[in-house]
Amino acid sequence: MSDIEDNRKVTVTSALPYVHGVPHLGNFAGSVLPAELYHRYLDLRGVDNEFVCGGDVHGTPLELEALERDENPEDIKDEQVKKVKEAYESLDVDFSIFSDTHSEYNRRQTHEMFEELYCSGLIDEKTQNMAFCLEDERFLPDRYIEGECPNCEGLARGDQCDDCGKLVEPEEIIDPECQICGSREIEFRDTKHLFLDLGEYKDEIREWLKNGDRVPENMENQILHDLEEAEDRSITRDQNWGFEVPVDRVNERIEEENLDVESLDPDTYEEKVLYVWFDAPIGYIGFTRELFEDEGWQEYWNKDAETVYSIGKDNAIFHAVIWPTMLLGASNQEIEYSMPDYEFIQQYLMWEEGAFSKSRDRGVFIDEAVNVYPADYWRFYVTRMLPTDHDTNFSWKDFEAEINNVLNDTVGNFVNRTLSLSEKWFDGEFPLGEPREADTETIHEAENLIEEYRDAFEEKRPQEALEKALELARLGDRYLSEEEPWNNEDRRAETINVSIRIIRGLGATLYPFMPETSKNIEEMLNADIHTSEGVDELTDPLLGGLEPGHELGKREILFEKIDTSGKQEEQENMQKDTEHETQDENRFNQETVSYEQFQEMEIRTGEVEKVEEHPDADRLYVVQVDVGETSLQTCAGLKNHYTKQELEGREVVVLANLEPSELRGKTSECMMLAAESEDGEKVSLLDIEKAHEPGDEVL
Ligand code: B3M
Ligand code: ZN
Repeated sequence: MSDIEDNRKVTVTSALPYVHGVPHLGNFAGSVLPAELYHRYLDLRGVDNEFVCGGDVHGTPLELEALERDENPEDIKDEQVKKVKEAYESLDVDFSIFSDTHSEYNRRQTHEMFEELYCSGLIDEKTQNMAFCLEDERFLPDRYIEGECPNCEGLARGDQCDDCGKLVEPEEIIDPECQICGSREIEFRDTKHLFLDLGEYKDEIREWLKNGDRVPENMENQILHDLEEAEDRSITRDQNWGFEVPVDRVNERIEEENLDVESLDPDTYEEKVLYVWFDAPIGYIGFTRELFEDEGWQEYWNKDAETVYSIGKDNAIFHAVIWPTMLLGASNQEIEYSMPDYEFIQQYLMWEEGAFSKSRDRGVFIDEAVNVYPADYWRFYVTRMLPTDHDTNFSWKDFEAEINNVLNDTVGNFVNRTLSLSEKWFDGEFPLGEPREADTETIHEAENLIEEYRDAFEEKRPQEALEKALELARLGDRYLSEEEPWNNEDRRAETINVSIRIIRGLGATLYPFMPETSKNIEEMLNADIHTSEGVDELTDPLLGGLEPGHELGKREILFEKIDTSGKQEEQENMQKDTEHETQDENRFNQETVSYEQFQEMEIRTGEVEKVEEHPDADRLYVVQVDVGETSLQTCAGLKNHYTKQELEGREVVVLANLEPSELRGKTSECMMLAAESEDGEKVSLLDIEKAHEPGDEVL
């Protein structure tokens, strides 16, 4: 069943992760995993392909972190990139390269594409009214300001709202705050910027979208809508961290070729950098150049190459509208860039009904995950839960059931049964017998399943492909039970022969999902399953050179059953602990407190002025409390207990001289006193019987 064209070249990419901390399983499901599966599938089929990825290091998060640590973004990026890379590699993700967007290769590619776009008249200068911090005397692009979203009242960070996901104009943000110094002394000033023209290629992009399955069906309408609505996008920023605008080379070319475009004003643009979303997708090409050290990379990016992407739904507009515009606009005589062949666009994998959160308090992070269970278990489960067309939920119970009932009871059990019988009766050799109808029929069914597996992958449905592999195991298991070789000595040889062939097929088809398991099967059969030498392992999936009489390898147990009952509890407790960091852990302190010690505490009445959601902690509010002379901020774990409206304007009792501490990036400098039940389910703020002015002492 092979139909590989030898010159097929495929580039597989996954959205470039921002680098802050270790990614969680939600990140894995959202972008990396589908690309990884498809890449390994292509490897299995012997198709020439590269899986390129790297850290998305420009932009505000890293610059802000560097500012906080008083360091250069450039100096701290490597450690962050390494963390992300190692996390994914611990899940056996097989990147051909994992670089970062600040690499020299990417700089070159970015400047080349910018030059081409600019000189083709696709980039225009416009004046923009941007936030400017009077304290820091600088512009505050993107995530340098935060405030209330004009659409949903959620938290708008710079150009996008975290809550409703909509893009927002910074001017529309309500009550913006500078993220460098915390000041609200912000005014809007005019500044010149460069804009990418998104009108020019709308027809081509519409055509491209409609001519073939480019994106999952459920995303198509939204993208078409985004395309129609798309307005020109600014691609420069007033900040230091990022790639410089290649003013000189552009101006030289304009002059040399006497082009009909304005030259770039050096004074204006030497102060600015290119926008992170401009050079990030270019990273896909930049990294490929890096991988090939600039030789022959074009084969993976020209119009004959196939390019496959995997991204989360919030990145759709960038990849299906803006990036295609850039590819079309930057194509020239030297290279006509390949338009995306397919974009896997995922919904979200949720953590027990809520969002996974980077701040480490919600969800399973990759380092923790691989610490407790093998990478293959996670790869398997997350593939089963892949949020292909709707959000899905991670749950420990579910995870346990999948590993125990599906992996162990179906796959592991069948493999183990077969191989132990062959040890017993055939001395660990691959037997040959006289095939009967049931045998040939089973082989036939197995071949069909493998064909369906291949089709599912070709149609970019990896989850369905996994299901086909599992069906193969079920088929084998059923067949073995029905044939009862233990009661039918005369057919033993053939039954074991067919069963071992199915195991071989399983080893091959499971390879993209569970490479370690596939390797174990390979060793147990003592036969190559995946050689990555341009061989299509699905050509002869059930035999692949296995000859009767072949000596099998040592039998091992493939999987173990797991018990996750403690995990969920552990996770919940961990969350509670971190949320109550500033509170005393002991519910009932045995030690006594002196009156002097008690007097050191300034407990006062207060009034809640303002309540916001903590950007990085799902259970916390950031609350401003008026305590008379001043107003204090606290991070309170009240989100599950009070609405914002219930809190705003409420009288509370406050420990006002609490030593300030940081709770995930937000200062907490006082504490609102509350009663809490032992299980943490019930939380009530202390009430004051008669109305008091804020600041009255509580004795
Ligand atoms: N770093 C955004 C994200 O993870 C981004 C993707 C870039 S892909 C070129 O949501
Ligand atoms: Zn400021």
